[in-house]
Amino acid sequence: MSNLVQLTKMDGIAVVTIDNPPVNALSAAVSAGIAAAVAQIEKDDTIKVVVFIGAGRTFIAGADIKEFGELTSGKIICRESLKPLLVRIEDLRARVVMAIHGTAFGGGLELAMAGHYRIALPSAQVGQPEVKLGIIPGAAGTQRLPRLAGVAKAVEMCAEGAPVKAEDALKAGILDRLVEGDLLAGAVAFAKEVVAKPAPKTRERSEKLGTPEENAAIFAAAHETARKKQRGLLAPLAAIDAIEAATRLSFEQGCQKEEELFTKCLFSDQSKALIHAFFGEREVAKIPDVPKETPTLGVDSVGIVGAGTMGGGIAMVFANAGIPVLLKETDQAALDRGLANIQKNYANSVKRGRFTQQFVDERLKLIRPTLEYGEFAGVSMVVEAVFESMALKKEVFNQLDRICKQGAILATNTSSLNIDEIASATSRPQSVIGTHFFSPANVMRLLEIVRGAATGKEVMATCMQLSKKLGKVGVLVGNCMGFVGNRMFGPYRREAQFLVEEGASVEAVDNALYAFGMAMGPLATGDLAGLDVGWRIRKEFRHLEKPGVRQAFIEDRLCELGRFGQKTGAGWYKYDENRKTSPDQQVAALIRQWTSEVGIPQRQISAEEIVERCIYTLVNEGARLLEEGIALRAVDIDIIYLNGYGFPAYRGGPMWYADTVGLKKVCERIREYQQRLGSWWEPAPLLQRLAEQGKTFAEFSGRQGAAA
Ligand code: T1G
Ligand code: NAD
Repeated sequence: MSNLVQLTKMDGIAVVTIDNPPVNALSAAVSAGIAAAVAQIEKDDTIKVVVFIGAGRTFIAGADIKEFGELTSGKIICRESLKPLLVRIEDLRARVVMAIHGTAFGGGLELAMAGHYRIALPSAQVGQPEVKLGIIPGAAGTQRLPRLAGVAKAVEMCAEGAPVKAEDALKAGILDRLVEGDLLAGAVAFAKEVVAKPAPKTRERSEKLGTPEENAAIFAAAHETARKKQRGLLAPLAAIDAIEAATRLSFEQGCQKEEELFTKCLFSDQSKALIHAFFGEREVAKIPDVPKETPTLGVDSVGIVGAGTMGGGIAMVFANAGIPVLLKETDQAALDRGLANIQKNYANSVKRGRFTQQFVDERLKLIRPTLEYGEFAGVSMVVEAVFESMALKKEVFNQLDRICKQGAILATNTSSLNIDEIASATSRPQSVIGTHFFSPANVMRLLEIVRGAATGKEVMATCMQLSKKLGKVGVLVGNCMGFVGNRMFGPYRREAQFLVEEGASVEAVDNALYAFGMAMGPLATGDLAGLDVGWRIRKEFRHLEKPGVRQAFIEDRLCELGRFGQKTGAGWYKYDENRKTSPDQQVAALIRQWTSEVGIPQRQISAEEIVERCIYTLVNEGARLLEEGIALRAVDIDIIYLNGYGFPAYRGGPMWYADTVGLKKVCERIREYQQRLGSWWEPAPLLQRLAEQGKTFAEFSGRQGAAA
């Protein structure tokens, strides 16, 4: 028996333990181990009941995703389907009890459903999250789940991929019982109860498969929801089709349909991109020069300076994680405004069912407003979120330096300013760091953590660890103007403005990027964040603009007219009182007037050119950031754009997307734009080198690795 799967026997009960840390992934070796155990059980008539259980912190969290890469890259030619093994388990004479703790996800739940009974600890979760990897269940999950939980529940679980708590899984008929305390003991006790009971085979059940009429409505609604909520994704639609097959075909035929759809998804670019994103979120947590064992500082209280758009959202993030918050403003009116915003946002979350009222009441108690710095003396961390002005931020940090206890982390939420200059206003630059949240801070998952030249390793390690506790994806970046995200976003939005100046309509530019998969077009995004934020930054850095290099001018002109976007009811678009957007003919007229005044020839511009120019601008600036070491790896840039800028996950991020297109082609197109448009299109040296060497950004292991 392999050490990945152990078979033990005690008074007629066999226990099959899967032990493949950290998450008992169902690798080929584990499947082989289970097959060996099943073979033994099939031969041993003394075994009346079998308990399957996972060692360590969880049941099986799914198939080994790492092995998919080997399959789709052709390293291994075929995949040993799990399906026949699950039928053998289902056909065992002995009663089969699946004992679940932690997570039974993907292939883990599919294995569990092949058992005759399933029990779990109340803290367990089950789910079919495969769509998040751009695939569908591939071990008969789309065939057994509707038979156990009904068609609607199966569609919801397989098309959306969200985990289901044990309590709800019990109600849905997926689990037979919840047990408290020692799971194995509970399983053995349960096993003794069912030894003489029937062995219900999930694949033979049909009572929950509904009627064609009922199901037609379910599938139609599910397709509609998937097209809206998971725009551009293939897998959710494939998962619905596989379950639809389960309601029409025999189990075996349904499994064949599932296999077809699974294989199509697995070999799709979407799945490769989403698996890149899955592992990318784990890789960005690894900082080469900040080893895992770096000591961290406790963050058991936080002070937040500024209760505006960001300060209020950041206060909610810490309170939601159970960390007491001191929230400071300049005056009572500003404080009341900030608190009112927080209460309004929480009320919306309750209305949308995201939080219970009780949860919100407890969180609000954790947020204490103040006008004094006095109590900041006791906090273990401060996050500053005042106006984007260097002078003001240095003044605030100078005060914090005098008040806060030694060892307290002094963080700034600046979206563009120099961390080292802010730190120079203190006597402890080693405690200063950038924690760049994204608006709305209580919703956006990204936390760009900016290291200064003197920032201490324990401060960086603490913030990386804290990001996980705050439910964020923390990405560590170097210090430069706009850091990684905004430094790329600036040129991206500038290129969008150039396209408008050359004749593309505002809507055409935004619709092209929206169709590409961006959550929102670049111009509408400006209206959302406030055009004045960028205007203030451009004015602050006007002195850095290179003479003779083309600068976008329309957004500055709009701001001079007080058109700051949603917050003023007009920007690139106009907005009604519910912030509903509509094209603004006045803006179109102003653009024609301004562009003819400066003599810019107008022309028809294709959606393809719009997308190429905007996305390749991101890629080119990303390559510079990689070469400078501001971004550690290409995947860091991808994770930043997937979680902070609405880049479509099924395209993997700007750098992964460029690798998918091929750097040779990307570089050639950029050179053509350089010829046609101007010097700002000069290809980044790293991009040129990798293109010449036929390499990818994924292979470039960062400046510290300096492979290329
Ligand atoms: N395969 C390979 N490695 C995995 C893995 C998996 N399924 N799940 C996690 N890991 C690695 C992960 O990369 C990390 O590695 C370490 O384990 C800890 O994970 C046939 C086809 C279970 C909720 O999609 O959602 O089954 O960085 O940091 O936060 O139909 O991992 O330490 O080197 O995430 O506690 C479906 C994926 C597969 C679940 C735990 N299953 N995993 O979260 O730890 S497809 C999934 C998770 C499938 C079948 C189909 C989470 C978790 P490293 P972690 P965590
Ligand atoms: P905001 O104008 O909405 O809020 C700033 C708040 O700071 C105001 O309420 C103001 O009264 C308060 N303030 C000013 N001086 C203060 C002081 N000395 N003590 C206490 N409070 C003071 O601005 P915002 O959009 O929340 O931006 C705050 C910071 O976050 C800026 O650095 C900005 O660049 C950054 N940021 C903004 C966004 C965004 O989308 N708005 C996103 C990421 C980062």
